Amino acid sequence: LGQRGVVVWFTGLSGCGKSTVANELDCQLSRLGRSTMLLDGDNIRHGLCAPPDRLRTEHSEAFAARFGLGFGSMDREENIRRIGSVAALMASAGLITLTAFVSPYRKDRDHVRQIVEAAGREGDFIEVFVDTPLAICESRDPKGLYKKARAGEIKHFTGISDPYELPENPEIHLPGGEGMSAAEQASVVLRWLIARNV
Ligand code: GGZ
Repeated sequence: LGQRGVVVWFTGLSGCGKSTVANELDCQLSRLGRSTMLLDGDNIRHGLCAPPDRLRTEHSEAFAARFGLGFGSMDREENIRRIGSVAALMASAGLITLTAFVSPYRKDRDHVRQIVEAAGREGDFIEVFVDTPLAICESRDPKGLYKKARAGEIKHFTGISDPYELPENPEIHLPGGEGMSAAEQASVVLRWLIARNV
């Protein structure tokens, strides 16, 4: 493996397994001695892009409403833009930057591709579609969010009451669900990176 910093952008429905595969890939890359950074909902939605109800305790209501991000299309656009900008910076520092966000809108993912390639070079943005059928994601439902979305308790829930725009030309298409383990899926991505001298 070389030393090139890139952004490996996992996209897919809630519960599709993207965080698990990204974590697994993170471990595999670290074992090979590469420096990596993993960005996912746990470190971003709770910090950089905290939702309004979280900011409200520390800041004024107006501040929270202006800078906290929810799940409407404009909020998701801004969430993805901030993450993309941070990921581009990390990749410029030579890190293999792994991100795991639903990122349901094609134009937002394409915008990140532009940001990353402008900061580095063409090919630095690697889109990985974790293609797990909705029925499987919904049957997993580890946080009970699908159940709430079906009951109308969560608005704008991707796959239920909000769109997921399928990636048209992802660099890597990982069929999800039964069949392949997360470790095997991560290995597919790892082999892809090695073959391209990342
Ligand atoms: C989709 C939601 C929503 C709505 C809360 N729609 O399985 P999870 O819980 O851990 O992953 C989902 C996560 C999505 O946040 P992202 O930052 O990845 O979204 S985006 O890229 O679209 O900005 C889910 C939870 O937050 N969640 N409400 N309405 N997922």
